[in-house]
Amino acid sequence: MTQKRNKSGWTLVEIAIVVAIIGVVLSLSVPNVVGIVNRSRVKAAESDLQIIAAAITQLMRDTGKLPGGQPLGTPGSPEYPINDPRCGLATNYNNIFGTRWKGPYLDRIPLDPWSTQYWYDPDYNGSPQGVITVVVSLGPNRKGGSGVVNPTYDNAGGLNHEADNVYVRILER
Ligand SMILES: [Ca+2]
Ligand SMILES: [Ca+2]
Repeated sequence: MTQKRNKSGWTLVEIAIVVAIIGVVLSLSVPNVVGIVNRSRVKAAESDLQIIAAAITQLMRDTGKLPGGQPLGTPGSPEYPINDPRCGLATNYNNIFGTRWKGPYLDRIPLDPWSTQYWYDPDYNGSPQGVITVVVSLGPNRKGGSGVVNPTYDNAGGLNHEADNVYVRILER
């Protein structure tokens, strides 16, 4: 038995098979593309965070102070978005870092791949390591841990660990 062919020479069965194959390919590749984009954004954030962490480490070594101007080892120091002038990465705001400030420590203050400020957090809680000092991207959800972080100069509180955050630890030394 021969099947009836249309003008282009394809049988309905052949067309159905091609459509099914296209559907399978799309259903496999769309989540993969989303996954690749997310992974590349996480990589980009990690790369930025390494640079920012190195800048803050140098600021600490030069001045003996944390972002915000508190002496090293001060518990309860505030969190700051890294574009806050009190972070000390671009300017010696109100001379809070004293004469040992040798910045600027960053040529430009980048946003994270989700267009949100990176944050400095001296009491980043809930990570697998416990309470640590970090620079952190709030990740795809643009929120930090237990609360929405206010992306302005004043810490709105609640910046803690959650699974979608990307962070790099800073050691005081
Ligand atoms: Ca915190
Ligand atoms: Ca988050």
